[in-house]
Amino acid sequence: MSHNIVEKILKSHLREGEYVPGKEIGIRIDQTLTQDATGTMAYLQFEAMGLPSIQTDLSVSYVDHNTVQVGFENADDHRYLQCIAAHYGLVFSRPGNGICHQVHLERFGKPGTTLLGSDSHTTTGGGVGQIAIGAGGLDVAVAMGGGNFYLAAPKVILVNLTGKLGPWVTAKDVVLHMLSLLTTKGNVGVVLEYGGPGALTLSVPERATITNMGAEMGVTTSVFPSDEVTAQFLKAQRRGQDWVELKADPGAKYERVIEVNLGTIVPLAACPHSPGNIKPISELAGMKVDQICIGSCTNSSLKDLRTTAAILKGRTVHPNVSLGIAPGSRQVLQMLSHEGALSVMLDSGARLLESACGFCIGNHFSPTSAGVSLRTSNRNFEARSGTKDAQVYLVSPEVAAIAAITGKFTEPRATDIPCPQIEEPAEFTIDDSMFIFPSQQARSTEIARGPNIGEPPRNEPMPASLEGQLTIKVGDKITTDHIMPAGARLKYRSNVPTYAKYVFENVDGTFSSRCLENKAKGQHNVIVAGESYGQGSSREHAAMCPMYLGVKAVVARSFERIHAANLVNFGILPLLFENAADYDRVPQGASISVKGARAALEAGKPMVLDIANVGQVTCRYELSERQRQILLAGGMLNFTKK
Ligand code: MIC
Ligand code: SF4
Repeated sequence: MSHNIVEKILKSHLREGEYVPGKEIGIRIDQTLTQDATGTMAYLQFEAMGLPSIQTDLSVSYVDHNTVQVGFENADDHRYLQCIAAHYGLVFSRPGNGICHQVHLERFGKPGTTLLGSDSHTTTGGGVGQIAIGAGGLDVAVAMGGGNFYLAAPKVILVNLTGKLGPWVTAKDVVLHMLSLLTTKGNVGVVLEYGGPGALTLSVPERATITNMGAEMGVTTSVFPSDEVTAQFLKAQRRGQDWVELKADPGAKYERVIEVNLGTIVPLAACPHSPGNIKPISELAGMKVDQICIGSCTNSSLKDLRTTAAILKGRTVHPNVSLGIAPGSRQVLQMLSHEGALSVMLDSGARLLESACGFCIGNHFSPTSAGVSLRTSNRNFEARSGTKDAQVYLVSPEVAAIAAITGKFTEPRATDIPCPQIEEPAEFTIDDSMFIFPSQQARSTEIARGPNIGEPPRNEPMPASLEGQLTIKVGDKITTDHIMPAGARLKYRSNVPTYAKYVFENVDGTFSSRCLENKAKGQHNVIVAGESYGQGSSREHAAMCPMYLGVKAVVARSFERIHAANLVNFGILPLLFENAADYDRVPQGASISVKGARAALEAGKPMVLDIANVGQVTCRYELSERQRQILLAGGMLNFTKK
């Protein structure tokens, strides 16, 4: 029987269920990754589940998100993570070693394997032929302990690439083009498999830029074949032994095929405030820019930054522009430094930022009020940059570097700057000294916890009935950045009672206190939402903190995959309006009663919500038997204990 690449990898990792698209399957996970912002909670939960040791082939704990270290909190988190790694036998990637996805691609990603990461852009690994999936920290903790990862067997779409990118057109433009086709919603349960002759013209880092931003479409993951391009990349990383060939069988079946001729793509930008709001650069040309940020896990590879240096060479950053450059990894930074490209950038007036997430997560380098910021990252959600009214555009490093010089949006093909011809190196500089490998450490390490590191909160079992309030009503495409802001608040990730004060901070600053008032009166809180609730980040705090505030259900028109799974893990019901038009009928603040909620869930029956002055609203849910049991137990921690 003919198989596509996705089926080949998933079927060889299948442990539970039958591979029927849409049905839940349990798979074996070979590798896991965490980053510090989601990692502390993942390991606190790993400890709380009493799992003895890690069971994966490789688990890496990266520190890349919270490296600003204002106050003691971040540093305490880093120390906790290092102790945990030593204790349980994980690889620890020290702060300064780079952004998890870029570093993992360089040093560990292996074709044909599965990778689960507590970060939505874990999908970057698809560039090297891995099935790499983002999930909540609790799911990653379970997988580290040897448990299955559960997902809906995906529908696979083939993206058949033909032709070749023209001058100044990049992998970023390919994925922005894909976003213009697929948009940021409606793609739950889909995997994109890239193939066709055009794939051979793209390097592994370029492929990784494309699979990285699959996260913005809400697909489960995206994957490229493992071919001679992959073999060459692994060889250059001195990992030739990790290569295996991976290609679809002749006659492999797909849900559908999307044809993309690389030669017809033009330089593009994602405009404020969604990665799906795509326009050609030619339409934006002339618009003044205030800030440029080059880096993030999407576009911080050696080639991206060598290209940037080639454009900046002998030129000076425009007086009205602040240009920040964050190399994606220490390997990239070292190579740029050794070959002189770093000096070229600094000579141009660029500001060197740490090899970390930094600007991308709004942790620093926020733009001016209403400022226009061009970024090579993957998300331009409102307020994510740290400046609520900033206008953030997502572009290629090429477009960003040219705008840094001209001070305005500039169509690169209309300039007289020669298009840099940058090849992938035959050999990367290999220096793994900023990893701490488990063999170097004693397993009995005592685990240091600072005062900001709390206990992971637990929920109560699903009550017999829900009685309370529709505490907030929000619209479509609410991201987990809206629910649980990061940036300056990131340092509370290990402290749920404090972090919970900021739930919906930028949407409705009174939400948290209103929830706590209801909770104190023994009332439940319910969130009402439109389509595609929970886009973006995998942060499970967007479920954990509402749980702490007494939220029992979210009623939405539709949910995004990772967030829906996180809600279940924390015992919050993800309910869907049976009749989508009911969304318009239900007002914020109304009293709500769901008599027999628990019994309905036990029986797998729809839930009937009694809403004051509205009447009855019927809701359904798309949950497996396993997920219903988790919800009845009040979340995954209680369920596992049972
Ligand atoms: C993001 O890009 O939004 C993050 C920060 O990397 C998140 C993880 C987090 O919130 O810690 C993600 O993509 O999952
Ligand atoms: Fe870090 Fe930004 Fe990538 Fe998230 S998207 S992992 S914050 S660089």
